[in-house]
Amino acid sequence: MNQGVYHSIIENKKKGKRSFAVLVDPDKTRVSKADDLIARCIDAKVDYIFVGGSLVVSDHLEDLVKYIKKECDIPVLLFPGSPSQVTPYADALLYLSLISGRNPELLIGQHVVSAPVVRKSGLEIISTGYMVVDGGAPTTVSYISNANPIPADKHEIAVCTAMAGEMLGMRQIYMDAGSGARTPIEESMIHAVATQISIPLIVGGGIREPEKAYRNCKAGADIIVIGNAIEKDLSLIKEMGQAIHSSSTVSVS
Ligand code: 1GP
Repeated sequence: MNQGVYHSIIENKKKGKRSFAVLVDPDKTRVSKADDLIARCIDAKVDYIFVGGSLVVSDHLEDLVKYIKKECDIPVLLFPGSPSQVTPYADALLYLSLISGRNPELLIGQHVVSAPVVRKSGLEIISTGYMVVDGGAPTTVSYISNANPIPADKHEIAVCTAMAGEMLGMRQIYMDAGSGARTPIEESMIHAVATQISIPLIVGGGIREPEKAYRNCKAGADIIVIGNAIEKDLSLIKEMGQAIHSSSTVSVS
């Protein structure tokens, strides 16, 4: 019986399994070109496919989600930069609140406006405390969000923000240096946060090397998200999958 995406995330965390999420940006992935990507995701045992982005200008997000769902069993999670990216054809919605920022629209405003549409979608809703960490240069998310990222060396701010998110009832934390970040989040910050929360921790932004993905897992990340590096070189999917899964404390078949 399918108990839902969040149930699988929790079960994996309990087992010590580290998971790999591939971020698919609809602006960069045409439906007609998705076959190779999907085949490689299946081959690398990718655990989740995230679809969305801070700014999506193309209009085929829904077609892309439908196509991925038709071609594979990997759960598709929407990672929306705005309510216009909500489609009922995915498995779940990362219901993001930008808790690292002080922009009320991204903390609660857009959620209020879009609540009826989100409810009607029937999607599994996974409330997610979204924390943007400075990645060494402005990224789309840092610009579009109109909110300061957490400074990369201020671990205590990251820890307190994640703790507050957990105590507010958020079901997971997503720490993101932003897509294509020059500098990914340091392991020391990941470790500091991971040891102070009990909910799953997702980490992404600027991860280019399998070794970095492995170290992030060892530091306490439960799910590693990779987008840009894979867009540039699809063969990285296999290596990233091996690195992430090999860091699990259980054997992953
Ligand atoms: C961005 O965390 C994701 O929101 C992935 O980042 O595209 O840099 O891998 P990259």
